Amino acid sequence: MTCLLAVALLMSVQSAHAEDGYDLWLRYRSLPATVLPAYRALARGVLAPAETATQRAARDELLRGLEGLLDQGPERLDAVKAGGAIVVGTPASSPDIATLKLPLEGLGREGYLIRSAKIDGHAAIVVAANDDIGTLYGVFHLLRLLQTTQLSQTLAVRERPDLQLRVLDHWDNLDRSVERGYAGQSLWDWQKLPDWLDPRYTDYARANASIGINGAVLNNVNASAQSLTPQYLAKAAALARVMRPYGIRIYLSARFSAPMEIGGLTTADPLDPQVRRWWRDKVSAIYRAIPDFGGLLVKANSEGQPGPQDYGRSHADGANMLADALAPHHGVVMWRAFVYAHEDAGDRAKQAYDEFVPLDGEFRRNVLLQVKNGPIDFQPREPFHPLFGAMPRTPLMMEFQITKEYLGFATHLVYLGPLYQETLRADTYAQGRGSTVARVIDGSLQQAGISGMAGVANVGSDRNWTGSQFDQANWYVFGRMAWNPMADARQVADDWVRMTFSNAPQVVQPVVSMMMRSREAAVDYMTPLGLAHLMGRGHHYGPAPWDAGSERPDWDPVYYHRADARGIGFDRTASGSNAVAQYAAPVARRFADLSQVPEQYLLWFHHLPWDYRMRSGQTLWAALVQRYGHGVDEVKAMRATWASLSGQIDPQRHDEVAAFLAIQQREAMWWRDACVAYFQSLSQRPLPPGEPAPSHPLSYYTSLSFPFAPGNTQ
Ligand code: GCW
Repeated sequence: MTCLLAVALLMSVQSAHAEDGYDLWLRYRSLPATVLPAYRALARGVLAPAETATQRAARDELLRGLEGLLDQGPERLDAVKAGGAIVVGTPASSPDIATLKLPLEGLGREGYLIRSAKIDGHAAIVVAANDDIGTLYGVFHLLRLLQTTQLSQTLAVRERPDLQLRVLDHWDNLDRSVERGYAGQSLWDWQKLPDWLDPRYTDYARANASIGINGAVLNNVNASAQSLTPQYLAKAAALARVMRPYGIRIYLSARFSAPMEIGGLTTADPLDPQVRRWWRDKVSAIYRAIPDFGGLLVKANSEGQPGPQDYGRSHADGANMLADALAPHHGVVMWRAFVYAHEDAGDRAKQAYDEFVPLDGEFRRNVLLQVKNGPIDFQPREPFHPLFGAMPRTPLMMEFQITKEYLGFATHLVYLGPLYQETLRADTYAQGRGSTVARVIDGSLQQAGISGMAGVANVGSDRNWTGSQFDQANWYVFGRMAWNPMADARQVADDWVRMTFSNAPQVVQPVVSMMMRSREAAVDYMTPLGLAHLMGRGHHYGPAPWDAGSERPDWDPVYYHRADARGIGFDRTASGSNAVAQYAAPVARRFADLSQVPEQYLLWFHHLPWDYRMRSGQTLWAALVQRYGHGVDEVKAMRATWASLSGQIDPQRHDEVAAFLAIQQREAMWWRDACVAYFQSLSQRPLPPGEPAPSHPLSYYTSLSFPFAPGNTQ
């Protein structure tokens, strides 16, 4: 009796733990009865080498996945004896795969094939690659086919990544705080490293490998030089050892003034021979500790960070110095283009372009310029950054933000797939029609030796990794789009929902559709019609469109919306800052022309009177208020959809999401009310019929303060 009770208790504890989100999209719960018998026949056992760490990772993942999904222990085969074997390997690691003579050329190290094949007359599924890491990626893909119930008797998958560096940038500090992090402390327990290796490190690596991420920058771009000291390099090396089998390379953010701070030099001038020697020696020391170290990420001369301009040198001088130190070890420099100068009173949206375009062609071959998706700063919506397409002789690397600094932190359900897709598919017209941003970064439009995409990570030590269940989808879609920048956001959401929640159509369809609408909803309740940067100062939590008078004008919302009694919007046409001129002519014409500019960028490029007639016939004022309200309505609809799924999703995650949606609805209303109240105080126009008055007077909203809002570590 006691024993039974104990078992029952254990089971309930296990299942409670089991659905807290820790397992991400790798839950491997039993598949629906409708597919089980067929899948059990197709995937009876595993024949996979386990000599190397990566081979073991692939085999173990496959066994673990099959055991859970098929609800029975798979066989570990030593030969293909009957139908239903999954044969994994490279021509070197598997005689069966060598015999099959599969067309593996052109797949590189990381690509793979998944095929239905006959081996010794028996039906088998083959996962083959040129290198172990390719087989690991292939195994994860095969598991995804099972998880999403797409396994069939005729498999013909051929995959290789379009981008070489698929990297998470952690803005994690050495004290474990995370800049713009909303998922608890940093995953990296620096104090206990290198001796204690938290098992989470391995699960982190598994999750990344499952979506093809092959790099992690461990520390914040607002970097501490300490991370380059022997003490911290030993800790980074321990993390590198955990991640190596999963194909993940470690990178570090470098503080440009490190030679002074930890090297005892009096300068960090990139042309100074002593400084150059210091970096060469430092980089050699890093490679002694981490032989497959990926390289350095640098934020220089931006927001107070030191950089080459402190010595009258250019960004190219700074990047090239580090590139020269890294080149003998095959490391890269990811040099960030996120710069805007203190002194420059001009349009902030223009500064990165003005600074970097003249340097095109001046960077070493192992330098990538890392460019944010838009010209300001990860706003809910921005047009694509004008640097894309404007530097044909420099590899440009995309930088997306996965953590939702400007999109409601961890509690708002905002699926970023549509945002990423919108940018990647935007046409720069750099070399005529079809010059998409995706083709700029994958190097097909220009000769680029290296290509890559970085995502500012949203993971932390919270049990569910990302601070909310749905933010896991943003990590997931980032990886999928870094592998294939033309991946379809809806398709990826569909896969994610099936793996994360359920394959039941009555769950998949409504959840995918709410995810697909969620980003537009956030744009509407925060910054509709091309507005941007209306959030609270410093922490960036909640609305503060009235904010003015900070130490730099371009940190203030009023700088961005420029609203007054007459109208609203930032004139970036020839009559204003002329930022449009930084785009290729067809794009510039479209953005500058009021009859052509997409409504979603209207106030980004134009300053217009409140009574301006929209294409719908509404006034701008009415349209603005209506969009705010529409955003709130969308959140209400998401909440209702989610509520209707109660009983179809495990209670723990269902409850958490429901509670977060309630927060989102309240905060969406807050955004709407505060912005409408403020803009009305300027426009002096009545609210359009049917639009409710804000719940409080403007003074209430302006009085709110949030000194401890998370993520504000500066
Ligand atoms: O978005 C802004 C953030 C800063 C960040 C900076 C950057 C790491 O508010 O917190 O600093 O961008 O990208 O460098």
